[in-house]
Amino acid sequence: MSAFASVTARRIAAATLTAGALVSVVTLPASAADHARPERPKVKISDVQYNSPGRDDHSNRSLNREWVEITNTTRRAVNLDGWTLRNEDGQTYTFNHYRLEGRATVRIHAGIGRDTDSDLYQDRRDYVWDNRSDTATLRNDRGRFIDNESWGHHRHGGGHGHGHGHGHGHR
Ligand SMILES: [Ca+2]
Ligand SMILES: [Ca+2]
Repeated sequence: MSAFASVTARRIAAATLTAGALVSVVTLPASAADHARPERPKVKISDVQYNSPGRDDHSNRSLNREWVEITNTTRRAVNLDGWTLRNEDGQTYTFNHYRLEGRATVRIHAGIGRDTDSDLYQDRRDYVWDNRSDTATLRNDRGRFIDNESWGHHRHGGGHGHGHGHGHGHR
């Protein structure tokens, strides 16, 4: 009885080892490719509300309902000091001593307000994101491209979706 159990245990152990070896062989190229791949983006533009809800009456309340959200997709905090967020006209917001915690999202409003951990304010007196078509571009403190988000650019005579754009649209 105990001899049988022992043999069974050994067989299971052998099978597990074999399976483990197979898994190693299969996953090795994939993990090698992971290391070769360029670093995945840590921070991205996760949402844009380019058309403030309701009539654009230029009130501060309306300006602040126009915003861009930026998300840190990693677990580690990222220091955004000196990073920039700009529109196609070149109007630029520069982050000032702001640290985005891991897995956190910050909303950058167009209007005037008091900055908090979750909400930053560009302190503008006018809208910054074009309702019809524009591109929000995020760059780090060294000017390196991080992410962008385009909307309203007509391509192939077609859609006007809210999607991820790559590169600059034409006006
Ligand atoms: Ca707008
Ligand atoms: Ca509106």
